[in-house]
Amino acid sequence: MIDGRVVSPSTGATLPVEDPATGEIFAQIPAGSPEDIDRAVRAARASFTAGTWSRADPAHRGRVLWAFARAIRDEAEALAWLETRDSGKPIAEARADIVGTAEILEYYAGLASQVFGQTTRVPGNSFATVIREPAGVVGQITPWNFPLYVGAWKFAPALCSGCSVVLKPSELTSLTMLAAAELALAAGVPPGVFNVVCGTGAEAGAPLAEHRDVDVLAFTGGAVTGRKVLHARADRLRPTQLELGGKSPNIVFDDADLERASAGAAFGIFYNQGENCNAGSRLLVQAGIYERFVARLVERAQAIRVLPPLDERSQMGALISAAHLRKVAGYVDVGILEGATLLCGGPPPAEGHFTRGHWYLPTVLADVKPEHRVFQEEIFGPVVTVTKFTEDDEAIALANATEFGLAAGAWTSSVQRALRCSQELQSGYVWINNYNPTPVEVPFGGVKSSGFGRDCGPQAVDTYTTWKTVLWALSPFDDWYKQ
Ligand code: TXE
Repeated sequence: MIDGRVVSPSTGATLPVEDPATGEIFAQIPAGSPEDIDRAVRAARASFTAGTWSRADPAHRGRVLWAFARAIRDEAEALAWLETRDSGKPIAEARADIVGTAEILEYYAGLASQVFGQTTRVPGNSFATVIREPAGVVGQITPWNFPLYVGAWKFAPALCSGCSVVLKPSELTSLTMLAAAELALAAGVPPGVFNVVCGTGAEAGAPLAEHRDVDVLAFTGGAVTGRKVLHARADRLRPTQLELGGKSPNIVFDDADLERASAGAAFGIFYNQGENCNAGSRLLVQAGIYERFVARLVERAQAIRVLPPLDERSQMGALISAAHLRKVAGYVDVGILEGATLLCGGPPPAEGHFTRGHWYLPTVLADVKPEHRVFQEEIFGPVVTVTKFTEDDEAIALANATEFGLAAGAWTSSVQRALRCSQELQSGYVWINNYNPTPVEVPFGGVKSSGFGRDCGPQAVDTYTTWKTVLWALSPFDDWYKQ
């Protein structure tokens, strides 16, 4: 979708779209090239300069975003179906993604006319107005785990701010983003303001990150790609927002409500097949409750219905690709070699719906030590590691003992423990007696190697606006050089 039109890629090439649950190729998407990215950036620049959106009344932008949200709600069932086929996630979770996308747009629709500047008196009998301006042309590169929902974390605040966008969805899951671009156009987003170019990371992602005329780049994906994107941006000396992976600790203290904590632990890791940047992938469990807690967790993991994702009863679907399944299974093998104990899960039996597609069962690895790779590295699948601790200090130290800092959870009935965790966990997000919700009203993002800048909340608007200071003399200009 370039300049308000669905266009063919310059090379004419396409990429196959696979249903991860069956392996069936059910669609083709355009394989965008560097030339297509350039066309899209030029269209975005032209629309930004023309001011059809960038200088429109903020209230008008809000109304259009609200209409866009309405269109997403009207098409929710079709979009959820498309998301499930494209990503392999259960239909119930795809529906939650689509409703969440509408909520993100509604929030930024409301915020559009509340992006205020500042005014202040300054020394020298001057007065300053500090204006927020849209940052310009924004490049956005998004992942395959929450294709439309995490995409909306990027495009909604950018559009709210008055920017023009070129978004490159993951080549594994582009369908709902293409559909959304058409809905945006019909809702009144002017041509050239919201461009979507499909393609691989090498052929479309890298040219977008490297492009000279992209003012801000926002990326969600893995740390390896994030580093490449940041190098490209460094060469252009332009700002970048990164939301990378995690290895989030979920701490269960001995005074926690074990039923709720085990439910939260299971939901924290197994939601979306564990393909979740904030997945609670490292459980830290206090010694006094360790055996009881782990036994309950295993019961819960084994009860999860791993079914074809379009089956209404499905609670876990298929992993995104054969390559990703190999990565996840490989990590579990490494964990066992390093000394971890496999309590449940692993590859499913080769029967029924498991004979096609990319399946892995909810997996619990116990006796995991901080030096194990499965404790340190992001697996991004339905695999949780469990590590025992005795003292509270030890829990905090273990929680902070990886290079990541995206999210964390703590389960306790003690206000002191909860408060301590909220203060001492090195993380952009902390859930207390809770795990996974990421309401759009509050910022989401990481510290350490999990990235910088924030999605969601009013903070996301900071990424997509710049400050301009205007200094007004309140008295006649004083000649510095006067004789
Ligand atoms: O993601 P990539 P991959 C983690 C997770 C996963 C690992 C690798 O651990 O196993 O990353 O996944 C585009 N220049 N996360 O390889 O490559 C790509 O086309 C510019 C965490 O599938 O990071 C896609 O649109 N762009 C994560 C986007 O980058 C490039 C979500 C993300 O893909 C590019 C996904 C390049 N050189 C994976 N190469 C999270 N934070 O939620 C690729 N891309």
